[in-house]
Amino acid sequence: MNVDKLMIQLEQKHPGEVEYLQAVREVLESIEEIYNQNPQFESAGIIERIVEPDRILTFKVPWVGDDGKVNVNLGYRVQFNNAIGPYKGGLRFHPSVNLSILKFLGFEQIFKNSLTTLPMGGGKGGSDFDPKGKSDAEVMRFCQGFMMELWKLIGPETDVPAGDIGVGGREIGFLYGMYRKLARENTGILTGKGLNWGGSLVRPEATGFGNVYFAKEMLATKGETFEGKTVAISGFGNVAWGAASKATELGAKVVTISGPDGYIYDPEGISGEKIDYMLELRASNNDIVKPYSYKFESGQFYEGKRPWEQKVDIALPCATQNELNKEDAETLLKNGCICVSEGANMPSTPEAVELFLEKKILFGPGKAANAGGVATSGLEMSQNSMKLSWAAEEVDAKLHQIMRDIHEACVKYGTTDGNVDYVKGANIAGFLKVANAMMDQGVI
Ligand code: NDP
Ligand code: 2IT
Repeated sequence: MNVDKLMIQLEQKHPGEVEYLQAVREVLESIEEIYNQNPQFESAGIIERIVEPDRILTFKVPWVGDDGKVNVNLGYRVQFNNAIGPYKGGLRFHPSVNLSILKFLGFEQIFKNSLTTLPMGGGKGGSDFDPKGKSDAEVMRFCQGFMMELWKLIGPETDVPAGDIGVGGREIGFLYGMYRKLARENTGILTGKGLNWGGSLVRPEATGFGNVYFAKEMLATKGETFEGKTVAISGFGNVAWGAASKATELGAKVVTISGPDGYIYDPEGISGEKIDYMLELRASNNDIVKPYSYKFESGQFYEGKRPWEQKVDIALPCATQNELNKEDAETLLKNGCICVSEGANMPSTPEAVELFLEKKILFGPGKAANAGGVATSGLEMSQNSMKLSWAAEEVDAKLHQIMRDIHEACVKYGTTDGNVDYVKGANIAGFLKVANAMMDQGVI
C-alpha cells in the first residue's frame, strides 16, 4: 500500500470531501506497516473495499412547520461495513451535516465498533435539519418524515441507528414511534431508547463515562489519577455532561464547558447542580452556554473563544470535529496538560494530533476513547434480544470492562520503546478484526 497514491485516487473520486479524506488518511497511515506485512490483504483488495461504503441512501424529508410553511431537508444513511455485525452508528441532525461528514463518521465507526469487542459493523446517518428553535411538534413531524424513508433500510439484525449531535432521547422516541407503526412490530431497531420501551440504563451517560474510564486507564500507565486534577471540557451536550459527572466523581475539578457562542470558565468547578443545569441548557434548544454565567456567579463567559486557553491538566474535547487545532494544542502543552481524551469524533485536527504524539502526552483518539457510547448501545441490543433489562451496576461494570479492554488493545498494538501511540494502536486493533473477517467471508 502506498498511502499518498491511494489518497490521490480517493481525492479524485470524492473531491471536496475534506472530513472523510482526513479520517481515511489517518487510518491508512497507522496501518500501512501492518498491511504491507500481510500481502493477503493487498491481493484481496481490503483497503479499496473498506474505504468505500457498502451503500448510501439519500432522501428528502418534507415537513410542515408550525406556521404552515413547507420545509425540505436532506436525509442520509451511510451503511459502511457489516463484516463483523449489523451496521451500527448514530444519526446526526445539524445544519452542517453533509455526505463528507457522515462518511467520516461512518468510516470511524467501523474501527470503533470493532474495538468494543461486540459484533457491530459501521454506519452513520443524519440530516441537515436544525433542531435549534424548533417546537416539539416540529421535531416530531420531521422525525416521522425521516423515518418514513429510513425504515425500509434498517432492522434489528441489519442496521441499528442511535443518537449523535442533535439526536437525543426525544428524537429517538419520535423515530421509534414511526418505525413501530410502519413495521408493525416492537423491536430493537434503535438504541438510546426510553427505559420504559426497551432502553438500557446507563446509555445516556455511557459516552462521557467511557471517555473518563479510558482516560483513567491512560493516566494509570503513568501512575496518575483524576484526583485533584483540573479538567477542561468542550461542548455542553450529552457527552460533555457524562464526562463532567464522572470526572467530578473521580475527584477532578471540571472548569470549562463550551458552545458555539463561546465557553464558560468556572474556577470553583462545574459540579452538582451545575452539571444538572447542563441538561436544562441543552433542552432549552437555544444552543448557547452564556446563560450559565447568569445562573452561577462563579461562571465567567468568554465570547467566541475555546476552552483550550485555560491552564488545565486534562482536556476532554466533547463537542464536534476539528474543534482543537495546532495552536490550541500548543497552548495546552505550554500550560502543562498531560492528557487529552477525545469524547467527540475527530475533535483534534491532524496537526494537533501530531503535536500531542510528538510531545508524548497521553492522547486517546475518539474511536477508542468515546467507544463507550456505542458499546453500551451494543449492550442495549443484547438486552433487547433477550427481552430483559440489566441493572445499572451491571451495565456500568460491563462498560468499564470494555473500556479497559479497548485500552489494552491500544497498548498491544501501539507500543514502541515503552511509549504508547494510542492512535496507531486503536487503528491497527480495529482494522485487523474487520480485515480478517472480510478475508474469511470472500469478495462480496
Ligand atoms: P449533543 O447534540 O448532545 O451536543 C453536541 C455539542 O457540541 C453541543 O454543545 C453542540 O452545540 C456542540 N456543537 C455541535 N456542533 C458544533 C460546532 N460546529 N461548533 C461548536 N460546537 C458545536 O451531541 P453529543 O454530545 O451526543 O455529541 C458530541 C460529540 O460526541 C460529537 O462529536 C459526537 O459525534 C460524539 N459522540 C457522541 C456519542 C453519543 O453517544 N451521543 C458517542 C460517541 C461520540 P450546538 O448544537 O449548539 O452546535
Ligand atoms: O459516534 C458514536 O459512536 C455515536 N454517536 C453512538 C452510536 C451508537 O450507535 O450508539
